[in-house]
Amino acid sequence: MKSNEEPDMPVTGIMRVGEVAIRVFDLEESRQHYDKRMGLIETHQGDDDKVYYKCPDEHDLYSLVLRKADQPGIDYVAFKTARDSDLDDFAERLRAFDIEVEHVPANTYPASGRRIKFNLPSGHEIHVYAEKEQNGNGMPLRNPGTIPDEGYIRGFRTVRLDHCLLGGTDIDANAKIMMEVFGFTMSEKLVAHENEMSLALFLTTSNKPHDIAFVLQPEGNKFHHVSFLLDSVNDLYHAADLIGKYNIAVDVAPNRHGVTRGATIYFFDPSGNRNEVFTGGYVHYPDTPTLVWDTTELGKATFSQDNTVRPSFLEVLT
Ligand code: M3P
Ligand code: FE
Repeated sequence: MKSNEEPDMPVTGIMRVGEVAIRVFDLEESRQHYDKRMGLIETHQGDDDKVYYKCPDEHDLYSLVLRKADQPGIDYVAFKTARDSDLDDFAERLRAFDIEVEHVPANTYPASGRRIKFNLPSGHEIHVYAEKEQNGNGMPLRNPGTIPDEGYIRGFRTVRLDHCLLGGTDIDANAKIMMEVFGFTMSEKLVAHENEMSLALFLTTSNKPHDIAFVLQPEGNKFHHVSFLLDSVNDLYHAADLIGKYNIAVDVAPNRHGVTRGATIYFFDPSGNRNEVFTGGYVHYPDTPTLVWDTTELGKATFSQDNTVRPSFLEVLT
């Protein structure tokens, strides 16, 4: 299933968010948004009201799944782990947390090896898999060059899927599982200054400032945003120009997060799901201390170029 050899990297366990599945009202208007505007690549349409997309610099066959539904929001987040045997180790450790684990046979999800599937205390469905068919990033594996033949010219010039932010209750319990079962580390957290209550927790399993984050919400299983990497602030501005040109609904125009230090834009897909494009941010190492923000600096933690708290950003979820 891999177009290369076994990964021989120092990473063990979870490598990245490999797949996010979200619900949309209409597949055709979503195609216009994600493919034509954002520049993701449609890889195939299932016979089950699902369309599959990847970003231009990803090797795996797909990373975004859109499912036609009556309500927007998130179906699941799937992490890719380095080796098949990790799945049994994770399942064992999840059982120690009294979490029910479902074993899903290979090819239940297209071009995917077997998966384990479970729900976090916040209600979000999580998958882990080790194998997915690869079809390359448009460049050869030997003497690849630096850009594909046609260049990264489409739409927002998205590079790859980066992270997502989920909203729910009991985010401390979520974080404990991600850390103790899957080996994530906490890069940053935002707490209430009065009582240290966790409001947002940022977790990484890589050199990225975060792979997944959780924000406290009164209701479980909510979706805040899915985020795609861009190469540069120039590309971020290019995306902002296209967002304006095509009248895409903006939540937050170009700014920089205090948390993660990424330069960012937030906008909505035609179904009201929030998307982010971002670039920059620091390199995280496993021994980087956890950075803590508190609500005395909420504006700066979220948007550090105008230090302004934005209620829509904190309250609008799907
Ligand atoms: C990000 C990011 C909050 C900040 C979120 C930050 C909820 O999503 O990409 O850095 O305060
Ligand atoms: Fe983000």
